[in-house]
Amino acid sequence: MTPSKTIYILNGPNLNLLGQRQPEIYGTNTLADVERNCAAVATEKGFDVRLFQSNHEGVLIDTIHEARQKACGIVINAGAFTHTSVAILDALNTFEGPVMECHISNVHKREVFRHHSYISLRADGVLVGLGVEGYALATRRICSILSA
Ligand code: CA2
Repeated sequence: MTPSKTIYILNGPNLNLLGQRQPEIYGTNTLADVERNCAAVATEKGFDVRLFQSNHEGVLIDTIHEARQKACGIVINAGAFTHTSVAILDALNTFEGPVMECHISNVHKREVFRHHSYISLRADGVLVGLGVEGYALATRRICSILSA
């Protein structure tokens, strides 16, 4: 089987509302903009991206399982599941490629319950508070890890 050149960009609960609500925290870009930005970076380096969003923990876990066969790397913003989900951490631990954790807002400047991340126990890098630019930077980092 030819090795995958596809990077999965996974998004958790409420991120479907990106660009429509709370622009003071999350900005005005939408997930479609995120996908376009990540695709531009990936294409330049010979990779491609697929963006997913779900409000359901089990669906995110199923998508991570799918990534085991179909993706070479994962950028994940698990939303609020970041702070609660051992199950998503367990799923990520079954994935062999690079994993970048991304948060649009600076979670460390926010409520204390946002300061802990289960995902960070698996992530190879964490991008926090860089707005939606963090996704493209995370994509770039995965491309450089895999091209090294
Ligand atoms: O800063 C981030 O990217 C977060 O992962 C976003 C999560 C939050 O629970 C994390 O602590 C930090 C919330 C996502 C909500 O997304 C929305 C986007 C636009 C409008 C409303 C919600």
